[in-house]
Amino acid sequence: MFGNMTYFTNSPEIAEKATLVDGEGAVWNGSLHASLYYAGRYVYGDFNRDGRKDAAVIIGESQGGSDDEVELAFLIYDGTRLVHRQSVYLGDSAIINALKQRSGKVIVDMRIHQQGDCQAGPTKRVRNVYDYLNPTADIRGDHHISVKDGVEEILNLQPKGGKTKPYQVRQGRKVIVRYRLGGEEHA
Ligand SMILES: [Ca+2]
Repeated sequence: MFGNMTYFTNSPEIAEKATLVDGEGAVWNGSLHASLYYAGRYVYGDFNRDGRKDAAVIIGESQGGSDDEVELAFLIYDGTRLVHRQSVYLGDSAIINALKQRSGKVIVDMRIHQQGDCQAGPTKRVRNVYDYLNPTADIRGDHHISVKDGVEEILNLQPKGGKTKPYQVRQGRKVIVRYRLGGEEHA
């Protein structure tokens, strides 16, 4: 079903929507090209909290030979059918381990690129929480915690070179507890 739906692209320059057939589709506006595919992962939940079941699916998108952008697409039930209303960029070539919903939010367990990775192999494991109703809020999860105001200097779990030293992890945990920054799940 999700492989035969209509999705909009992540590019503001490509206004056309792509209707996938058997999981794949492409749009072309005369100068720009986007290929989309359904990555075979979905989860149901009431993401706009109106009491009716919606879906969130993983789609991949590539534009003109660039890396695959992996996106979380929110499909909202409008009373008749599921309609693609919002996409959230997850990462280039992100590898999805698991997709769950809890309390109307989507939890994505995945591996994303970090500095030093080869192009093909993302190695940083994160578990992020995505909220359809609050897409601009800080993404809560072990990767994005450091963006919270005022804690930035203390908490830097992604130092240059891609390795986190044990003391940084301990320091980070303290900060998380103190500021109650933890998401609904963390590793
Ligand atoms: Ca709903």
